[in-house]
Order: sequence, then C-alpha cells, then structure tokens
Amino acid sequence: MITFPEFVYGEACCKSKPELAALLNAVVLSGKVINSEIRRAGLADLLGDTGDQNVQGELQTKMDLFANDCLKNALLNRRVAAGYASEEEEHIVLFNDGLAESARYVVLADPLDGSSNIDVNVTVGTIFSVYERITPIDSPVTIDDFTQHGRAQVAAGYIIYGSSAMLVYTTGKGVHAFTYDQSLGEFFLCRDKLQLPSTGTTYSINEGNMRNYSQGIRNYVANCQQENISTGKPFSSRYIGSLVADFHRNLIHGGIYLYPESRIYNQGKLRLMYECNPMGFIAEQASARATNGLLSVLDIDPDELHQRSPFYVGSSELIKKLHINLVSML
Ligand code: AHM
Ligand code: MG
Repeated sequence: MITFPEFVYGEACCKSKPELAALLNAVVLSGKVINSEIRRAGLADLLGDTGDQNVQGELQTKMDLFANDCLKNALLNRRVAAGYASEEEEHIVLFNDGLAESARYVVLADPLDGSSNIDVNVTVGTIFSVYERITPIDSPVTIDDFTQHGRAQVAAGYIIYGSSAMLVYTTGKGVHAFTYDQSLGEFFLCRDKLQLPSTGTTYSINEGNMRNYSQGIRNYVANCQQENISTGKPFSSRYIGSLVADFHRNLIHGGIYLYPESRIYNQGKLRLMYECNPMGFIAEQASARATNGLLSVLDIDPDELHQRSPFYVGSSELIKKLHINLVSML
C-alpha cells in the first residue's frame, strides 16, 4: 500500500522538486478537510447559498467559500505557493508575507466544481492547476504568472468527493489515482499510469440546451443516438452536471464530455484556467484529447484569468469524429 506522500516524494520529477511535492501535499490536505466537511454539510448548516455571487455572476454556495478558504489557507500557511487564483476570487491573491514570495509556484483552482449540485448529494470535486512562476523569485507574483498557456502546467489534478473520495493527478509523467481511506485518513495508490480508452459509448452534454447549440454539435449528438456499428446500440447519455464526475467516469470507461458555446454562453461556460486546462493536461497524459473544437485547450493563449472556453474532452476517437462534424459545418 503506497500512500500519496510516499508516492509523490518518490516520483522522479518531484524528487528533484521537493517544493512541488510539498505543494501537492498541501492541496491534498485541504482535500481531506473539504471531504470531511462535505460529509457532514447537512448537519453543520453548510448547505445552501450565501446570497452572494462570484465574479462571473454565479451564486456562491457556503461550501464554495469554505473550499476556497481551505485551499487558499493550506497553501499560504505552508509557504508552498507564491499566489493563488480561483473561480471564487475576483483577482489573483498575492501571498506576499515575505516568506511565500520565495515560493516557486502559483496555484489556480476551481475549489468546488459542481457545487450547484451539492444540496442534492451529487458528486463534486476540487480541480487544481500548478504553474512555475515566470516572475523572479522573491518578488510579488503578477497576473502574467497566472495566465500562462496550459502546456506550461507543471501539475494538475482533481479530488473527487463521491461514494469514495479519490485523487487523480499528473506532473506530466502519466496519470495516477488514489483512493481515500477515511479510517486511516490517507490516500492510497489504486491506479498508476491511467489511460483513457481510445473510444467509448457514453456522451455527456446538457441536452436541455440542444436548440441553442450549433448545427455541428446537434449533428454529432444525433449520430451518438443512432445505432453504433460496433455495438449495435446507440450511445448512452450520462450527464451529471458536475464536470469532475462526468470526466472521471469517462477516464475509467471512455466517452466524451461536451460543453459547447451556445446562444446562452457564447464562449461556453467552463473556465479555461480552472477547469479546461487542468482537465486537458490530465486527458492528454492519459492519451485522450481536450479541445475547444479547433485546437487543444492547452495551446490557447489566455487573454484573461476568468476566460471561458467551449470544452470537449474524452476518448481520442470520439473527439476526432466530433471535429469532423464541426469542420463539415464551417
Ligand atoms: P461550477 O464550477 O460553478 O460548478 O460550474 C461548472 C459546472 C460543471 O461542473 C458542469 O459540467 C457544468 O457546470 C454544468 O452546467 P449546466 O448546468 O449549464 O449544464
Ligand atoms: Mg467548475
């Protein structure tokens, strides 16, 4: 049984970068606290909205704020990151207490993805992305440290709070998965070098918005609903409304997740820096693909911190077919 700290300190890239291993341990510690709080949220009056909105005009839940503070403080108090950005913060947070400024990394996060589902006990998760700063160490971080393209990520992952809690992460040398043993308070390695199957029979999209999507997307979904030559059946539709949960299922079984641009969200809904890039890094490390319909999300040059992007992620063969549908409509 290999624990997460044992594994991460032993990983070749973290051996030469102990600060990265320490940072990932801080993220995982906050994941344990968030997991524990989610399990008792209904008893501790932690469900429901705060009545406030985040910078994108979305209602913040109490657990959104709890998860955001938890992750931010875990990083700041250990001086493992020089700054932090999140879906729940309007601006970048500078950890300029004199000590944290000497840290090498910055962290971007969606502290509680899928939180609009939390009141009905649906699986949610914490998504994180780590970059090495481009400004000099021992100076305050700037927005440029946070708006690097996705290929510059040095680590990314998510902690999924489902029927069990799991950690899935990459530092660019494959994707590793750990299951949380609640009684021991530790994540144990359960899958090493995970590979997303090259094809699958599941598609995930909010079909209620179908009439607001482009013709290419509508054609692709209609194809999924036709009899599949290899199985003799149509694809299954599975949409949890929680990216981490839909992505995780596809990581294990294969499939495709789609959040297109639409008449409601003309740039898509998902955030490039907090959702698309970290999931894109994991997907590519697992031999899958993650695109905006044209190019890998990792190759998009970000214009701003809270930028949104259309997002298609999953089995490489399914993404290829999707692109053929999208291109044929240009
Ligand atoms: P969130 O980060 O505020 O939870 O928003 C992102 C979520 C994704 O997890 C999910 O796939 C999507 O929004 C669901 O959106 P919709 O309800 O429009 O289908
Ligand atoms: Mg989210």
